[in-house]
Amino acid sequence: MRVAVVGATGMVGEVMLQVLAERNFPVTELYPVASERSVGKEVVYSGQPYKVIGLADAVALKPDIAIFSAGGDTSLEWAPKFAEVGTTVVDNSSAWRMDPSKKLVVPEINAGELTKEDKIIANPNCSTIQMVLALAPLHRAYKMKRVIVSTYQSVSGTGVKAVQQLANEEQGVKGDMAYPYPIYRNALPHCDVFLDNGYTKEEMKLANEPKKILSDDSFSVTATAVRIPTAGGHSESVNVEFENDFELSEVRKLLSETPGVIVQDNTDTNTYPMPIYAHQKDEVFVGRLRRDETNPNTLNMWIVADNLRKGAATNAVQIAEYLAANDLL
Ligand code: A2P
Ligand code: 11C
Repeated sequence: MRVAVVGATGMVGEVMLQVLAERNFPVTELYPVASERSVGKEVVYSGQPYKVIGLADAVALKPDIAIFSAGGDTSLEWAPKFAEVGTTVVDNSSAWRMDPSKKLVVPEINAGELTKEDKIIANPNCSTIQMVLALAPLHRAYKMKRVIVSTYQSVSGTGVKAVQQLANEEQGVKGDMAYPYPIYRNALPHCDVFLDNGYTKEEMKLANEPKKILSDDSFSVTATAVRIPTAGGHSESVNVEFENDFELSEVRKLLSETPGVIVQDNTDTNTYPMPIYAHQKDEVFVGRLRRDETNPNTLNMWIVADNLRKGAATNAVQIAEYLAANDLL
């Protein structure tokens, strides 16, 4: 496969290059792409240096697949240009996710929807991916009615500037601020921008994207998204009410049998998911499974994943793997 990675110099792009190499994606030629300011710089793929090229040059090369993580505006402008020359785009931005003509894919759940005609495929938001992967088997078994989620999101979800802000504040160094307030020793109930309804864009992604991924709008999701001073890994407290009752032992079994999910749940040994365990892993970790004793058919759980991996790069590469394995490129 001739593969372009658009945004190859960015935080997610760098992880995409790592994940492509680790998973032995069948790359015959690699085209790292970034903005004009990075053209000519080198990135490393599989131990080898590769020179960054610009978007127009990359389109002219007509790669088989282009994996994008270069922001929504770049995707809106350039994904159609790649699609026009026959390249399949897997896009990690929010640009196409809710477009009814584009698929929104978590491979373990709905890769089966993909066809050769899908030329722009959307990768969901990081906090959505980890939540929906854990909820999908439970929804199939017990039918979700309502989900209440509060997130604890790492600064890496915002980007390099935020990672630097936290590092500066930890060291007592003055520098640029990615957030309106300090993040060190703080928690900001503010991920992405505020919308007219009082929610943030991140909260509305959590409310809307799961319905599209599960092809079901019969359940509702309400979210509060909070930025905390962790370097990598998003955590989520999820309360989910089902139509039907469940046995906790069966919930545990269903989750442990779900590809991509690892159950870490033993209060006797203080075993539960944490960002320090999820870091640099591709799986979604689930624990603190317990009944909500205040409401019928309701479960509380805690879900953690590496937001740059399963939340972004790994999920996108898994989509590419599915397309390649099923001759859909
Ligand atoms: P560059 O490094 O040249 O700015 P992050 O999310 O970590 O900020 O990374 C964003 C990625 O998207 C980077 O690789 C960045 O390249 C790339 N990018 C940003 N704007 C553009 C653009 N207009 N055209 C192409 N790539 C872009
Ligand atoms: C965050 N979820 O942690 C964001 C980052 O829609 O792809 C990714 C934003 C997106 O702030």
